[in-house]
Amino acid sequence: MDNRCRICDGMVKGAVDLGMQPRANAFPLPGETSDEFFFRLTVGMCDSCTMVQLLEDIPQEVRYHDGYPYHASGSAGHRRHFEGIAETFLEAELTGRDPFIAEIGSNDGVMLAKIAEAGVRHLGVEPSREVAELSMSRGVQVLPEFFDESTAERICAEHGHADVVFGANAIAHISHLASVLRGVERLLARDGVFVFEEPYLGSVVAQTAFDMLYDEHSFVFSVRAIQAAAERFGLELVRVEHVPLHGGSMRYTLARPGQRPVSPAVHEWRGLEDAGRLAEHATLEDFGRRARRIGDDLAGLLGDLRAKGHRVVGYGAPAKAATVTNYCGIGPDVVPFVCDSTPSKQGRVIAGTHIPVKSPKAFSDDYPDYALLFAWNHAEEIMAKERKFSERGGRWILYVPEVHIV
Ligand code: DWN
Ligand code: ZN
Repeated sequence: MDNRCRICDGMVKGAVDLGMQPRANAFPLPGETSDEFFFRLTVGMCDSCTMVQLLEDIPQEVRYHDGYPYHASGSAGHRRHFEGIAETFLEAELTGRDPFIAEIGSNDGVMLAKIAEAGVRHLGVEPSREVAELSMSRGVQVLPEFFDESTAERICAEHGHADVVFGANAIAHISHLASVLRGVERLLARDGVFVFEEPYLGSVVAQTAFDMLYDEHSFVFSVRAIQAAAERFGLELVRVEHVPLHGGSMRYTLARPGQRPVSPAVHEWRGLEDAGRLAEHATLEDFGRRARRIGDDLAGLLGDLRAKGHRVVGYGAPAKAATVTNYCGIGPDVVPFVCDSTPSKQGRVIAGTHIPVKSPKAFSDDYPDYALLFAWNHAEEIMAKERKFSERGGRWILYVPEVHIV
């Protein structure tokens, strides 16, 4: 299956096929599963600009609806991370007279609430109503819309140019990325910066984190592909920082060409990517083969445990759980429920496989023999919280970077 690149119109050749998948964050009610939406989850790389992207795309209005269930404030680690980013902006970028910051996909205001507290002019652009309202209740100004070139024009007319445009786990979700980059270029002040952090292709590939692929991740960014995209839209990649969130993300800083010095890290990461052949089709195909083996290993382990009469329950209902359960054919017969601390997911089921989502109390009320950790990127926080489970002999099953039990 081939397609045209959303950035440069080059040819995108499919390399990883994870089969028919639902919308990862759909979380239907148990009675709403009869007409679920499925699409073929195939990921490929552009022959020309090397951008890794989904071949088939789902309209954004279907993905980011009013009841979008993911809350970025849902983990203490994430809250600290985003508050730290806000503090850095306040100290290093928002220091002029009456500065202005805009955030694309501001979710529940986890970052902007700190900016609002400091009394700095800001605007979150967030189309999902429930999370937008949550952020408003935290004092954040929100434009409840999708960000694109025309939104940028209007923001600019109303608020003036932005010193900072920020996005976290949002920019790689937007299939009209070309329009976003044109909009950011329009919105940024002369020496403004566009800072965004997204799951990093190098980390996804190195850990065979195939569950990071789902409908919302229209792209998986690399330094090389972002550098090329920035140039195409009149910007320059001036800084990259690897951050631990979501199993390994990269924070990119774009500026107008020549406005900021290019940090040596940009060349270093490019060098690492070239040495690791990250921008090669064969690398993605190999990733797909490893994903198949890990998926088979996991299904095999769960089958063995079940045959021996062990009880396995899922921990966390991240978007990733939809990919892995649908890919491996894990249903409620194998994992009777998952627990998750997000109230808007509880009482619902994982899309496609229909595993019920319950509150963490259901886990601690009757500990299983094994807990399958779907939220593996929060392992430290969750295992610390559920210390008692391990103390009573419970074991954790992880499948990144390989299937293993701890
Ligand atoms: O791009 C996206 C990323 C990067 O974040 C999204 N579109 C949505 C989201 O993906 P995710 O759903 O895979 O994110 P998380 O942060 O891995 O989700 C963790 C899940 O685990 C949440 O539903 C909350 C839950 N959780 C829990 O039940 N107990 C988390 C912690 C820390 C806990 O202690
Ligand atoms: Zn391209």
